[in-house]
Amino acid sequence: MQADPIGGAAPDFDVLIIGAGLSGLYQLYRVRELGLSAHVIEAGSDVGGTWYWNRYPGARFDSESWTYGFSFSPELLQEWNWTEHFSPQPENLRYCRFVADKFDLRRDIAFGRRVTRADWDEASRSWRLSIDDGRTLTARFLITAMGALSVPTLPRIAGIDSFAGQSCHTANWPHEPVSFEGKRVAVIGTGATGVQTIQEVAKTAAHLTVFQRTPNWCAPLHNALITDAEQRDIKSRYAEIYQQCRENVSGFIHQPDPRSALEVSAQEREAFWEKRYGEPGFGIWVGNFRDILTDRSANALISDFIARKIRSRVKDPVTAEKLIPKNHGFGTRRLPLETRYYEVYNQPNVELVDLTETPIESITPAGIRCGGREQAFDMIIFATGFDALTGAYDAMDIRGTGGRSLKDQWAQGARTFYGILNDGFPNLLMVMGPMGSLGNIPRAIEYNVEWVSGLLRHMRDHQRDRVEVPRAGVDAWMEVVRKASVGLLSNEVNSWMTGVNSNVAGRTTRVLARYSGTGPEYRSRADAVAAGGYADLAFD
Ligand code: NA7
Repeated sequence: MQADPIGGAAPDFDVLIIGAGLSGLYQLYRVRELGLSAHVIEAGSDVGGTWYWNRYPGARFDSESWTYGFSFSPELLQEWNWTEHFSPQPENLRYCRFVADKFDLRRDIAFGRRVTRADWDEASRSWRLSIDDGRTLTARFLITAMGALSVPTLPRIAGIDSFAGQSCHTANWPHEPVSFEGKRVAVIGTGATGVQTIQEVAKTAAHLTVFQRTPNWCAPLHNALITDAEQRDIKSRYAEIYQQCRENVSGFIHQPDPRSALEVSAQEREAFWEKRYGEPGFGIWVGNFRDILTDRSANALISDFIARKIRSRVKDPVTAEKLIPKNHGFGTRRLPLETRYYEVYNQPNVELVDLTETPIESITPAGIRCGGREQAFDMIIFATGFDALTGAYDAMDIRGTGGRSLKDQWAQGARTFYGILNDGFPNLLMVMGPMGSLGNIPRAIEYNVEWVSGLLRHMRDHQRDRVEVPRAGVDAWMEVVRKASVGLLSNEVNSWMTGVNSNVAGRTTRVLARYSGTGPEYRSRADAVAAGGYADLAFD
């Protein structure tokens, strides 16, 4: 592919990759292996992506650490020691650095640069990228490895810029240590990030006020250090562990129970849920009875079980009721895992403000005006989420054939082929693009990168240098996405998984925002595309 068969100047690189998180690092490794030249552009000053940016207190995996790391290198699996079953952000970032160093990846990464625009040039069959340092770079292929949750969004609250104290979004957390000692702190947002932040800040802040718009169902993480014996056991079973993840619907270690919640006795159900509630990780969510996320009656029963847990853990009954979700069932949004989160509300230094009763009126230089009173703060933490799935694409001007804009093409909702290709955007390959498979993210990343690499290998071996998915291919995949979404209660609820974000214009109603089928189904279909010689795609 390096020789330019079309004539004219050869592009600067075979492949340009945007992002040096887990996706970008692994993609670079695989592209090099194919003998192609590659260059990565990364906005941060180091590798790590999500684990580089999200340095907020308490940030950690909700996936078991030993199911999260890369599985492609047995040597890496043996060399790296996770210290906790659910590893914290500093260790996760160290892991990303370790991977980058072990495979000597840094020499092909430009840090501290953002791509502002990408244009497909049909004449030279290459992508031209405009970088914010004024340079342009060209490549035969553009691979986006930008993450599904990488564009933080701030609330649209009057006066947000006027606050005189310290404030930041959790995904833009300072690199220097932040102390809450003696401070009056506000946290806005109670998603997975807010929950992790709140339980940490509450330990030392003089006063913590939590501004909650929608409570989420949360369950205990049950984190622990990994003992030496466990470490040896994990390392001896990696093949089995990853095989289990491959077989699981969403890439986790927890296997669903084949029974319906409705076919067992109340006593049996209760005992099963008590057991799951006492176990580490997502078992209560993805290792539960098979119908809790599809059957309203089953879902109502598990919701009632968790509501009783919340009532038993929060002393003040009024506060407890505020913490129990009323507009969605258990597990229909991403389940935040917690460590003594509910007990935080028993502390005298913590106050819960229910924004459905008293919405925030404005942010002032001194603090937050809400329900007619102004509360002074030293620090405001925005745990208000992301412009998920498509945000990183919308933030860039990506132009395909005839100058068509990807943002415009996706204006009524993203439409892709397996989350990897778009019609009208030749040689643009997305890792973890919209409508691809999510779940235990690194498991999905590894598969996605390998699929993209398989396509590149095919093109190299068949001396092709242009690939595009026809519109019909996208239509066919979107029909699979639509069918997979039917019957899932999570698709009837507002969340980033259904494309809702009140802080982004035009994102107020639910759309088909993601592929919600199973990982095994996604992979078997995508494998079939490859095994069929990529007949769904058009090559030149
Ligand atoms: P989420 O899950 O999108 O949560 C964002 C939270 O912020 C949620 O509680 C929102 O309430 C709240 N929010 C957002 N905007 C506002 C405004 N304007 N006012 C008040 N409250 C607001 O993001 P996370 O970062 O917690 O988690 C994202 C993913 O990262 C997660 O799924 C994991 O995979 C890791 P709402 O529910 O919209 O009423």
